[in-house]
Amino acid sequence: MPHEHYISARIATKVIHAGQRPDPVTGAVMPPISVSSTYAQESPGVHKGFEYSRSHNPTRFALERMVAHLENTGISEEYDPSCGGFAFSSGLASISTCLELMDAGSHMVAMDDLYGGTNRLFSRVRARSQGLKITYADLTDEAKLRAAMTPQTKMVWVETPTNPNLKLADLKMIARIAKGISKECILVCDNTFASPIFQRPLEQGFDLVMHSSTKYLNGHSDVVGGLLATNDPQICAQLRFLQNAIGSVMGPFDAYLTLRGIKTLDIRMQRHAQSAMKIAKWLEAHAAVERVVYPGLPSHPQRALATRQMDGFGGMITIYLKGSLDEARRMLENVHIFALAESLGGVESLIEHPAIMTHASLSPDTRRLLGISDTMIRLSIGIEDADDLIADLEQGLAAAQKKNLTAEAQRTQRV
Ligand code: P1T
Repeated sequence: MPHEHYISARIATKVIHAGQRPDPVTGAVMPPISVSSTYAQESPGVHKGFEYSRSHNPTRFALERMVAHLENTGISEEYDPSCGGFAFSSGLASISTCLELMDAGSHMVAMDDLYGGTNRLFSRVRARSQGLKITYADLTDEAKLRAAMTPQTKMVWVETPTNPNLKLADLKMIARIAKGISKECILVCDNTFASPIFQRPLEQGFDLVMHSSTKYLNGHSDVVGGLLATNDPQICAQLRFLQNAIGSVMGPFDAYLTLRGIKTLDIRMQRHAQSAMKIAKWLEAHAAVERVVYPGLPSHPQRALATRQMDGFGGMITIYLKGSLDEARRMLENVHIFALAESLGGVESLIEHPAIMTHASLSPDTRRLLGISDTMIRLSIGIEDADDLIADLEQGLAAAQKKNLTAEAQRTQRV
């Protein structure tokens, strides 16, 4: 079906059909998992558009066209076989390929609050191997963005909502200010937490969107992958070259599974967000909880921006417990539906401790600066029954407090 057909479709329709068409040989409605690593040619250089699977794979192309349509790249299949969408073997592999858009020694500005692995790739790999000069700044603040930018800045890297603090970056504001200072700089948004259902950064003036498709897009915690989408024909051509030249492509099985997962992305995101709102409100009223961070709560300092920029508040909640690491540990050990595990965005609920787990690669100083404390806990709300999740958290929080009371009682007895 022609690309244009989907431009006006709503996103719940796009997640099923965009960029998809029946297999030309058999009419199969679902794309075959195309495993061949190479394709026969009639004569040297005469082929059906497929030469070698790192460069061209029909199953991967089907997924790439899907993400391109979801992020509204507006790039036609005549211009690029996957309409400006690109799939990689992990989220970090996709970020790594993005960084190759810059020459050695370039300056980039990055949000201070980022997934720990992204920060590690920037600071501990590419600063050394590519000589990147990276200025981290709290890009929620216009003045800090202005101070960080120079006319030579080549890239601005933003996560919104951020991992794990759920801070929001105003994409329109950043696009206006950053392009005003450095016309050439490429604006990249890691859209993993929001998914294209709730936020489409290309519509807000960004050039490139990145996803760890390991998370919401695949949604079933059984694939590691990364995706990029751009609406800029020049960046698209560069990425087409770089994806093949670097070679960290997504395999066809993973592309198929991710495409299958995306079919339910809209209904999953609605459920994640609905349950997260209910649970965030409940947590905010709980005596054992110091603070709840969720973009949909009136207490979130950027709720107005969230309402303006996003079509939903997402499924991630960050909380600070009262007490210390002991209380946090007891809660994490005593939940049963929530799995104590890294990652997020799957149908099952996950709970984790950023300081010890996902953000352990940051220096203790950086963690302190960002507020990633011993009592911070991150929740990825799955699509189970929200009341069952609340009951699970209730008994986890009770377990956290119980020992506390016992310790208190013991102290009293000793006195
Ligand atoms: O794990 P990988 O698919 O390579 O994606 C890295 C990545 C990039 N961006 C964001 C916002 C992420 O959250 C991640 C991975 N994050 C976790 C594993 C986590 O538990 O936070």
